[in-house]
Amino acid sequence: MENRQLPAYFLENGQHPIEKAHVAVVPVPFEGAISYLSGASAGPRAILEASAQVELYDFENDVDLTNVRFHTADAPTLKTYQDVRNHVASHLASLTPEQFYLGLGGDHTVTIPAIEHFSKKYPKMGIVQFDAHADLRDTLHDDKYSHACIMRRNAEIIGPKNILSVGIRAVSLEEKNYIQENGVNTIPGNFALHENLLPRFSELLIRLPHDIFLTVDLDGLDPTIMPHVGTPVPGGLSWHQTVQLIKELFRRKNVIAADVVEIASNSNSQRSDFTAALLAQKIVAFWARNRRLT
Ligand SMILES: [Mn+2]
Repeated sequence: MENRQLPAYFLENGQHPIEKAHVAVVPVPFEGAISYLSGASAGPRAILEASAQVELYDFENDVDLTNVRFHTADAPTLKTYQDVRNHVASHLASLTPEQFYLGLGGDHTVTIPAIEHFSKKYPKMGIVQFDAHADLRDTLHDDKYSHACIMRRNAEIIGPKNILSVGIRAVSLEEKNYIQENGVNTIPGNFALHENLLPRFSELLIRLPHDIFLTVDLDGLDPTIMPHVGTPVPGGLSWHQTVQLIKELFRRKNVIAADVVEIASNSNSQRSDFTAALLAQKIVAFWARNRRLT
């Protein structure tokens, strides 16, 4: 597989060897069967390039990331889901529980091998998913590893009741029935209008296990702030809602790893790239504060 040199994450802090890093950033430039708009395979590079513009100091949360050491993994060409699984698994295998995994998609299938890995380390674990879509179809176009099916696969690994999905607003009837019959904790997109979004999130979060994998499909955010995604759906979360919920998640749970996926990078505009990089920075900032690295 050909390795491409990617820009170091967070500029001067991205070049640490993996064994010395606090955070392992693993780009996964994979684009499987696309449902709508293409560009996901260029996503990791776009986020890494934009990350050079992100402040290491987080003003709103008073967290200084200067002392957080990042390792940015190489990004090989990934042609099949099996390539994705091998790539993600090989990096995860070398991490200790003290290190934080941050996957950068790529389409949402990159989450499955990470869940396979962490479910062996944390037999009782949960997933918090930000997304416009439930991703709970059993198959799409005969593909069980389509990005439209990834939460169904994850539910089979960790149990559907251990999932909390936020921002959901594009759901098939099959998925609605699955949610109801299997008790997937779901906050619909129109909760973005409710003042009790945060209390509802906290209430459902309490039901989940303590160890959590956070997966952010960027289309969970509203397309007015995140236009460059594969399948933009109006009615998503605002920036401040997203950050507030992630902050609450880190306050209440042990977040073991995260990924940020489904950006469909567009060379005509870097707006979404920067927003995605900033969101990744927030996730790392909350983690670093919990670990008292800052
Ligand atoms: Mn989605």
